[in-house]
Amino acid sequence: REELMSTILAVAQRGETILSLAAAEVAKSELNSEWLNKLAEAMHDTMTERNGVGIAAPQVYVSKRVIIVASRPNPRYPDAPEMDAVVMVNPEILEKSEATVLGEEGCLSVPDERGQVARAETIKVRYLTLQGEQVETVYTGFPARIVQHEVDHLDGILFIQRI
Ligand code: K1U
Ligand code: ZN
Repeated sequence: REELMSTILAVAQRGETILSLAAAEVAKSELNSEWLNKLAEAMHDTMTERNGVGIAAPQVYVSKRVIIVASRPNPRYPDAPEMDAVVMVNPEILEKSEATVLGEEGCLSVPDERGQVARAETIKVRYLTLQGEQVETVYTGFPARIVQHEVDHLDGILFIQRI
């Protein structure tokens, strides 16, 4: 059954403690649970409402290792791939290319600020799905940038600290 309503959560803003904490791993017992599905859905609704291409649970005041990555073409990255939103539980960046690229970033928690951030061009990431299946994928370009920005949120780091 599909939900009729969307759940829009408040987004923590720069300076709030939750954004500087290392988030906790999602426990095995939380996988495949209604709670985790609802969290992901509310994060997705909030990201969409705010026109974001990503979001991390600490941004909605949940200090757990859950992110969403949802690349799409935009004025800054017209060639970015359009991807279905990917929910990543306990994501780990296993490998980073030595090559870095500078690119513009914004943040739902840092309104009205954009900046150029150097990020690895290509990464290999391992994560669990909401159901607890393990996935390993390689991302390059804008999606790789979003993953690195969101994993930073899980480690209490904002993009403005990388400028
Ligand atoms: O995590 C967030 O705060 C969301 C953030 C994700 C992000 C954007 C750009 C680079 C890395 C990570 C945003 O969605 S900001 C808004 C946005 O859509 C955007 C901003 C700058 C360039 C391209 C898109
Ligand atoms: Zn952000």
